[in-house]
Amino acid sequence: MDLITALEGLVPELESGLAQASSLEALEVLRVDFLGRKGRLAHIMSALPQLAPADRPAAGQKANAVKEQLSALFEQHKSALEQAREAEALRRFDPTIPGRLPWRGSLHPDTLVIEEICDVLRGLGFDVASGPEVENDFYNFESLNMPPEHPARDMQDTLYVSDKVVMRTHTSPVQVRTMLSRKPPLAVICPGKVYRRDSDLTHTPMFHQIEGLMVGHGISMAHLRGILTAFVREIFGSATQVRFRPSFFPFTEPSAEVDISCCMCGGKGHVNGEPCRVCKTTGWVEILGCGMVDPAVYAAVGYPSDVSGFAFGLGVERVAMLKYGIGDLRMFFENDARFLGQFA
Ligand code: 2NL
Repeated sequence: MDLITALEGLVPELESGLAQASSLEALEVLRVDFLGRKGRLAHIMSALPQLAPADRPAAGQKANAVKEQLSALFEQHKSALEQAREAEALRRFDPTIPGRLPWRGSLHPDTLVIEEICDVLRGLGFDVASGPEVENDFYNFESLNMPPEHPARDMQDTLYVSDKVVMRTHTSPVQVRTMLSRKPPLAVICPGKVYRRDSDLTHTPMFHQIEGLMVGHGISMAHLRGILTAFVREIFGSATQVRFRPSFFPFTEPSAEVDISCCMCGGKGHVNGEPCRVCKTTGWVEILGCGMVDPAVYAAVGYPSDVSGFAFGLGVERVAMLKYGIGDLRMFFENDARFLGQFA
């Protein structure tokens, strides 16, 4: 067979090969077979030296023309396959599948309770104040009727920074600072972190407290009862019963602790026949401590002796546990997203 005929035969051979090649991968195998360094075209042309010198230019030109033709056929087939591949990808794409939503954060239950309590007390006329968490002995103890060696200092296991500097054990120092910078009448609440040297199932070294203080002329225990009853009913519902029990704090006299009817069992002591785990069948849960500010506190901040007023303090985690039915204090400090996400 002469060389020219062999070259011409390559075109129909490739055409029938292409008809079988249904993927880009198969096409590449075919391209190497025809146009590769050891392919069919190269094999035919290896016979060129055996041709008579006069016939060589015509054979060379033919080889170039066939090579162009073969390349054009490959390119055509390649772009057809690429288009088909793209059309298939589009056909598989489902634009109706919902997108993945970005993660949304949520507020910590402590934050939720602080915001809610502050909103209610703002509505009752209180300002919201904050202050340092590292405090001088004077603001945390001395001004609050707890002189050095006072047994009340043993009630709180304090975290000492130095001899005269402590991590505040309550938010009362913020109220002391408020009294030192403002004249009565005033009403202020102080939410924030407080610290105690205490750590077990029901105590953490840091927790949150809200304290309130109202000082003026003629402020009585009746105002204390009225404000706290209204406040507690806003937070726990209007059916909540309130009772005041006598108690003791160094900075108030008289002092009381406030119980509310148990929000778990509605004050009945039992939930469908079972003893209530929240109030331990008593029907009451302690919610806050309060009292009439001791005159010694007014003296410490330089207030005249004819002012009167009340103060109260409550634990934020305790309120959150009751409101949201959280059974374990440690949940508040583990930052487990499965817990925190439930308050979204
Ligand atoms: C409790 C009890 C209480 C106060 C806090 C207070 C603040 C000033 C003056 C007088 Cl500046 N009192 N605060 C008074 C009574 C009770 O907290 O059981 N807290 C968790």
